[in-house]
Amino acid sequence: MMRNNDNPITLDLFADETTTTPGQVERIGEQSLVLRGFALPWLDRLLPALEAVLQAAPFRQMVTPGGFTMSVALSSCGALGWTTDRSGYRYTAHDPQTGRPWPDMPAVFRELAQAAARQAQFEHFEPDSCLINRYVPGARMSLHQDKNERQLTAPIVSMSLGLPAMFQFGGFERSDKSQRIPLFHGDIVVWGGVDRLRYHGVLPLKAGEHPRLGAQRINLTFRTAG
Ligand code: MD3
Ligand code: FE
Repeated sequence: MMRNNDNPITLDLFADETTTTPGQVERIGEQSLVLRGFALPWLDRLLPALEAVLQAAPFRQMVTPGGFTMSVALSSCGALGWTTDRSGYRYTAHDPQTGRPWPDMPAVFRELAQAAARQAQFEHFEPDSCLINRYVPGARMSLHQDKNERQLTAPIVSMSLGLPAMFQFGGFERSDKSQRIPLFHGDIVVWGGVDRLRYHGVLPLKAGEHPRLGAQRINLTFRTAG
């Protein structure tokens, strides 16, 4: 269903309810908002900066403490990067693959994350970590909580690029019912306060070809980790 005449985006992949309009804001939790298309006007600056980060710290698939290789490939920029291996999940100042510090967080990344946080009434967001997740068709992220960050009061800002994905937003226990929220190219989600410890995940990515990013979804997640 179309809400106005302003550049609607429809994907038959998700049937009816999936027309979104840039500028639309949806509340999905007490302190969580989806800002549809918020990143679109920034992408001519953002995508070249993303390419430069990925040159310095390429995507790689990591192993979980349980010994499984993640289907999602990761990289990071900023002072701290999230990593996992057989010994656990943690934030590190260095890329374990190169031994070098993670690439600096590009100014355009920080500015966009802060602009989005402001829209959700988080005025002083200072992200020190940007996790970059790449999903190819079939890749998924099973329901989990993020609790390795020291400041659980800071919000998390996530930006979706490329192919659409179905995000699952659950409750405070794994078995709680979850909502399904489709996320499209250019959408930003801001999660804060009471919603910070909710279980969440991403259903297996469906095959497709995005005009700008090809057969993948890239998600940037900004956090205050240290
Ligand atoms: C909601 N990434 O990297 S966006 C993750 O699309 C992760 O790649 C997903 O879950 C993705 O940990 C989801 C970001 C996100 C991050 C933390 C959250 C959503 C969250 C914490 C609480 C609630
Ligand atoms: Fe997460």
